[in-house]
Amino acid sequence: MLLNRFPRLQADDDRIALIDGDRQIAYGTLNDEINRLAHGLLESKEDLEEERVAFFLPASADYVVVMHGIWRAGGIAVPLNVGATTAELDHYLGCARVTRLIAHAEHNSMLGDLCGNLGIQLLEPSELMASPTGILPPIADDRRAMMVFTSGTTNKPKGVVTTHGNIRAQITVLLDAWGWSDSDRIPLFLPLHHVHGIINVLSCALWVGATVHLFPRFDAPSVTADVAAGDYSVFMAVPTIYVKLLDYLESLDEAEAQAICDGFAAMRLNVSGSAACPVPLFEQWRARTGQVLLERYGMTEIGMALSNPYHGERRAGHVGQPLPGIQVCLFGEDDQPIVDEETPGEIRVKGPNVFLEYWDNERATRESFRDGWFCTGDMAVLEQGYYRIMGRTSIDIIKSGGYKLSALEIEAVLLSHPAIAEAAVIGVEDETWGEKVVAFIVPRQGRQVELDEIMEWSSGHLSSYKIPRLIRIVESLPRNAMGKVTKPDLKALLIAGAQSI
Ligand code: MCA
Ligand code: AMP
Repeated sequence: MLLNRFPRLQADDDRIALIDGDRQIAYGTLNDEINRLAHGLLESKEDLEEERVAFFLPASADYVVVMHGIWRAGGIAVPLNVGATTAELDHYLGCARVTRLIAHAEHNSMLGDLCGNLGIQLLEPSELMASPTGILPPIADDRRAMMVFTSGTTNKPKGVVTTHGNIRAQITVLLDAWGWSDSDRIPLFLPLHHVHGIINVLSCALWVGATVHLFPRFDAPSVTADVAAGDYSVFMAVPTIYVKLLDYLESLDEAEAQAICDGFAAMRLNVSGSAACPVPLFEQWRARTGQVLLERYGMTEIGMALSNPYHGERRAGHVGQPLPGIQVCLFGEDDQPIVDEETPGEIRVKGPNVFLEYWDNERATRESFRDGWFCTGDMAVLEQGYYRIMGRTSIDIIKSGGYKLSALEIEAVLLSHPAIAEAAVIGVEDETWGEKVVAFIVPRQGRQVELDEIMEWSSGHLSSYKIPRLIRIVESLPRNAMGKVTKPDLKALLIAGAQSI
């Protein structure tokens, strides 16, 4: 398969692909900029041969040009979290063995030293785009295309590698399933270092020839102003954003709120995912806007796997059925497939959407597959033809604001503080965030632990969404006979309102 399979990214297409601030960028212009950037990256080479090229760019036309430019030149695109700390970036760049990093000059002071230490060349999009265009390499479907970092049950995030074929499968399955067309217009305010924003919103829209309105981050007043103006036909968000939108509507006078609700009502589709959409939220959104949320289930490693129907019943609290061409099966603890309804099991997935590997981590890759099935670590049950997600098999995975967090990664940061002897991190249910991060810490003997200082320490090492929101200082942690901390006990004590544990 040759390059440029985003069929609408063609030289002669003058439809608007992106709205970035005051700039409206046509597909043809975008295509030209992508080709230039690809050439700028290639210099005199014919093919980047899966060189890892990272980019630290906010949602912008430059982000899109860089991502596609790397793809067309034969590199692996590594999108970075623009809210990451230097310590996190150091891990991503080192782990992926990145050779070049693309960022705007305003970030040179933050990235310069890091790149210097790691021997990485720091480049700006504009200098790469100054290149003339020419011949680009053919790219086969099975070549590595993207690496997205995801938290797991190990302390540092792993790089999930998808091929060009995986990405195409993840996109095209959604185009038909959710009725995408080139007349669609969608706002994009989700972070662009995760599959929800990258694939479901940005790539589906650009594949089909729709228009994407880019926002640097989610901000209820600015996004809803355009909703009220009737600018969008599709809306995709995590449950926390729907909660925040409902709160924002409450804060407005009725006429203002009604205009926004009318804007949502007129859309053809509102999608929720990345975390469980609570039934009351589903009902409140329907009551306020008339929109029946389409909830779906996915994961960085697989894109989307289960979805409520676009046409047909969208059932609250459920994630629907397997998307076309994607096999989903529940497995019991005995590793046998579950054939009955009402019996819970682990979701396992097979299909062209399933990622290739965890970068440089053969063991983790091997352990996450069984008989060709990718083991998601999520539990579900089939109820009258619809899957319902029941939770994770590991208590060490936390979902907060739609972000997947590793309790172990946060614990490792806390334990690196000189005054902390022991730490245990859990996720506790929260109406807005899904779960909130709570940390229990045991100080070293004779050491005083100041909460403010621990918060500051955490924010020096972790992105803001990983920082514990509540810290409890305790004398010891509950442990079982094997000496393992019993996190369910910590959770139960916290929920019961215990002041000392
Ligand atoms: C921020 N705050 C929090 C959290 N994050 N409090 C508790 N828990 C949190 N996780 C606090 C801040 O400290 C601040 O407090 C206040 O909330 C506002 O912070 P801010 O950073 O401005 O929040 P925000 O910008 O409103 O962010 C909320 C958000 C964001 C928009 C929901 O978290 C987000 O974009 N989430 C989406 C993540 C996503 O796309 N995940 C997809 C991965 P104070 O006001 O006191 O200072 S999953 C995926 O890709 C798979 C494939 C899938 O299925 O989709
Ligand atoms: P990530 O690894 O960041 O891509 O997050 C994927 C995880 O998000 C899945 O393994 C699930 O635990 C969770 N998830 C995604 N969609 C849903 C949903 N609709 N309901 C419940 N959990 C979800």
